[in-house]
Amino acid sequence: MEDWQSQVSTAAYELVTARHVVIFTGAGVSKESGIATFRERDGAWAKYDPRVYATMEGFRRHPEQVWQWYNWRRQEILKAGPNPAHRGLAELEALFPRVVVITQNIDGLHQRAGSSTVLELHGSFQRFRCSADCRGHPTPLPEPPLDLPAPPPCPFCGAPTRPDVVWFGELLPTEVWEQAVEEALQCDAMLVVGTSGVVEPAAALPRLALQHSALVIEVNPEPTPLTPRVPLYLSGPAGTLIPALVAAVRRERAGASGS
Ligand code: BJW
Repeated sequence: MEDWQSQVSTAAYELVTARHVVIFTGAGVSKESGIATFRERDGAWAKYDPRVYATMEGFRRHPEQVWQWYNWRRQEILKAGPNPAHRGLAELEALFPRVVVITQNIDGLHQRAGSSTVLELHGSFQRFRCSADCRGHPTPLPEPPLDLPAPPPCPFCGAPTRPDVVWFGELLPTEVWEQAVEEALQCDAMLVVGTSGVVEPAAALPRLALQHSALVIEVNPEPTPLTPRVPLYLSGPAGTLIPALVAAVRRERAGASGS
């Protein structure tokens, strides 16, 4: 048996008794769907300055540039589909009493793969709002067509429409964040998949799980700041390791019912 396979078997053995599983994901889970990550060598921030493309200040100064980047990303996401990692994570719902996905991704691929409870910490590529929040936070606006070269004006106040995503310096949606903290505090196992774990406050969630002795399993081809703190680190692409982990949990279940 290869090293990674025996690590997956160990992870499945530890995981199988959990009742409340949280899956915490980042851009790496969608990489095998063809969607770029942010901080890798070929990631978005290597080409696009996050101070321009991921702050309100950048949007105010360069509304058309930022708008067109989001139009392009919307098209990339619409062309993409869930990969074996998204699908495997969705399958876990049939194997544990409670499974909640907490994602930093805006691409909606967990939902498209069949996950039914998904908390989107950083918003969604499909939602839009008034950049002045003129009728309260958020002031939702209809999804504009993909070919507009500039953000359309809010029909209520004329401020530019913006994507309903969370940029640097902005608060995460309060109710979603509160529920995510609750899930992290109550789960007995957390899978941390495809995130560099450097963006706060999201990165605090695995630490909360560790603090109350939940089993934390990290899946990532590269080590992260979390890696030295987790009991189980599975090194490799999620599209291979997650389906292998799901299969190993099924084997554990079959073994237990057969004995
Ligand atoms: C694979 C793989 C494969 C590859 N399989 N894996 C405390 C300390 C320090 C700083 C702060 C702090 N508190 C707040 C901050 C500031 C800031 C922050 O964290 N900055 C740090 C970066 C330094 N945080 C914020 O500003 C947040 N707001 C906030 O805290 O509000 C309170 C506040 C208000 C006012 C003033 C100050 C504070 C908001 C953060 C918003 C982040 N927004 C973005 C854009 C979202 C919209 C969009 O997508 O367009 O969210 S930035 C970007 O980073 C995006 C992601 O969700 C997020 C996380 O990235 P992720 O998913 O981890 O991707 P990568 O690229 O980093 O990692 C990919 C991983 O995948 C890698 O590890 C690969 O190895 C791996 N991988 N292939 C599995 N096949």
